[in-house]
Amino acid sequence: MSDLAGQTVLVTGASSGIGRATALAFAREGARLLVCARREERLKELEAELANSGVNAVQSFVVDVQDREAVNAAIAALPAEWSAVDVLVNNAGLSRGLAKMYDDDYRNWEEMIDTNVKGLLYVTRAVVPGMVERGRGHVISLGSTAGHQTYANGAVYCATKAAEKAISEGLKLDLMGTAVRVTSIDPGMVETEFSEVRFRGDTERAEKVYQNITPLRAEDVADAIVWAASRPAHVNIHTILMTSIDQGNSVTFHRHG
Ligand code: 8X3
Repeated sequence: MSDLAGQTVLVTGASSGIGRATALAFAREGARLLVCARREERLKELEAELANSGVNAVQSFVVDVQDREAVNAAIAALPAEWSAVDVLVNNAGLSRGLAKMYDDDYRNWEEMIDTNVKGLLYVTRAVVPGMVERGRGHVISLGSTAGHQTYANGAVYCATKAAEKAISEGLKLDLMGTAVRVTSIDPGMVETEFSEVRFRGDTERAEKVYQNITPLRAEDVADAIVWAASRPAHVNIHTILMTSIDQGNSVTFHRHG
């Protein structure tokens, strides 16, 4: 057990992929898990799995981070024993479509911006003042290689991840003089539902993304998140930019065979 034992960790978008792996990884460290997502059924399954894994304690709530009022209400309604969040993992995020910006559907943009940028801001705004007040806390947000280098047909998704990078950098500056830490975890290709969501359930197209390539696993990213969170209190890990061995940057891959 590390110093994370007994700490309260809030993970957004916890029902699948990196969020789910992160919740399970913190549970193994003895943390108390507060998990939220849009899909209640999946969340309940995770809650049961966490409970069976011997987690210190677990609580879940359904929320869509795009809905500012719902976020504020859900955080305000947390029972006292869950309201002091020590680690916030801003994981909720998605991509929609892979198309030229000038003829893309504006609804794709709105969903990505509302979730990846505004949702991240809403949750952070609701949680961080308490961290500052208590003199402890850590905000860990999911960025991407896409925030470092823009790729064709991904202008808006890449823009949301560039925004996450700027928000994490700015938040760190705004929190100078407090004990609250800020980290951006920026993975490349990770094999999760990410591409299926991007292509709205077109599994064939999603599978092609990972063809002949070894992507990161959600657990690899969860490891990095737990590592950043478990550094001594005076150490702030700003950014972890990580890819699988087969990825060089946002646009360069080694495909086998
Ligand atoms: C996910 C990485 O390259 O699929 O953020 O956009 S990528």
